[in-house]
Amino acid sequence: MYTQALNATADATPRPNAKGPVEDAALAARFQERVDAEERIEPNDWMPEAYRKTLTRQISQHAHSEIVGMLPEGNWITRTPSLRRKAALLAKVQDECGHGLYLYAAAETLGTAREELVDQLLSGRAKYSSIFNYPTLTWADIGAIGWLVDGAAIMNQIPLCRCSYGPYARAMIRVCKEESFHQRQGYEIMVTLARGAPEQKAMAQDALNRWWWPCLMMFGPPDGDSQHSDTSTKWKIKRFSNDELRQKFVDATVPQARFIDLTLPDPDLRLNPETGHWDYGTIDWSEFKQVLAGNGPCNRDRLAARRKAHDDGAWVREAALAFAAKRRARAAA
Ligand code: BYC
Repeated sequence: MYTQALNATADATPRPNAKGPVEDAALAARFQERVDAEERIEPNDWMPEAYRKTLTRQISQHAHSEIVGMLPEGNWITRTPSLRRKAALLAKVQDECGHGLYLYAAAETLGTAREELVDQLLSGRAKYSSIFNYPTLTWADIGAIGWLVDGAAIMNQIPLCRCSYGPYARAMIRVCKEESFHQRQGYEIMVTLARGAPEQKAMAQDALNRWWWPCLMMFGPPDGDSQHSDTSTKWKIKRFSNDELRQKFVDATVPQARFIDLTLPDPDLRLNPETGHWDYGTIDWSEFKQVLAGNGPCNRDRLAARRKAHDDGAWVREAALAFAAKRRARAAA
């Protein structure tokens, strides 16, 4: 939908950079000056093809993550312990859907249609966040997701509100406000369980044990292995490196765990008096690679659920198109 508003060529793919190497170099220099001056890049502005490509990749992966991210929590909507919890969880899952839609719209402004982006997800060509390939085994997992997964998401996404690309940055402002409510509702579930019966506290601890390490992986590979960080930092898409954000998350979360008397499952965790940061143990990057390769505990289920939802929704898309065509015909008559 948003691709229609662009200065696109006949094949609907904007190619504003096909001007020859000399002119492109001048345009690239001007583009970098604008980025360095903290100006926002907007959809019809000139941009290097590699900038367009990496943003389309990141924003669409982010959108897919929000959409797939509805599945682990959606699994508990029918089994919440109270009506209040059900209302909050329903609202949260709907928010994630909304985030996915803002993000698909932002990605479309770069010239790739939403149908193509969704097709990349359903055909397994596009990534989504590794974290959503883990199962939600108990109610405490819903608390752990809100507290830790949304907590990690906020840490990663607050800097994205200052991303150089205008539509992404603006989408992130609203997303972050909603993520903050999500984080609090998750932490409140954990507070309640941790202060409840011994069985409830054990359930909270078990969820923390299972979600902690995968949450640290959400920030992406260590800086030395990150393929896109250098260019994304130069273009002010990324403001902090993967390891910097991971460290900020650990530093913020340790006191929260202590406050509710839960133990982070890392025997090497200790405050480093020289740096003032919490040192943490070695992350199992082989697990991360396995999950990205499609071999996590739930990868197959997640994609199967999204494919089924897409197929089941075909009639809605057909009806919407038929309705739009009818309205256009009426307006023309
Ligand atoms: N999972 O060069 P790197 C949410 C990939 S939504 C899977 O460091 P980059 C929420 C990476 O894509 C959470 N793949 O990449 C929703 C790249 O592969 P490709 C999602 C990962 O882009 C509902 C390769 O590894 N958040 O929180 O510079 C409910 C090398 O990495 C992951 C976003 O998407 C991963 N964890 O940095 C609750 C935020 N990490 O593309 C919560 C926006 C890395 O070359 N995205 N990869 O095939 C970002 O900030 C960045 O894309 C990342 C990675 C920090 C994730």
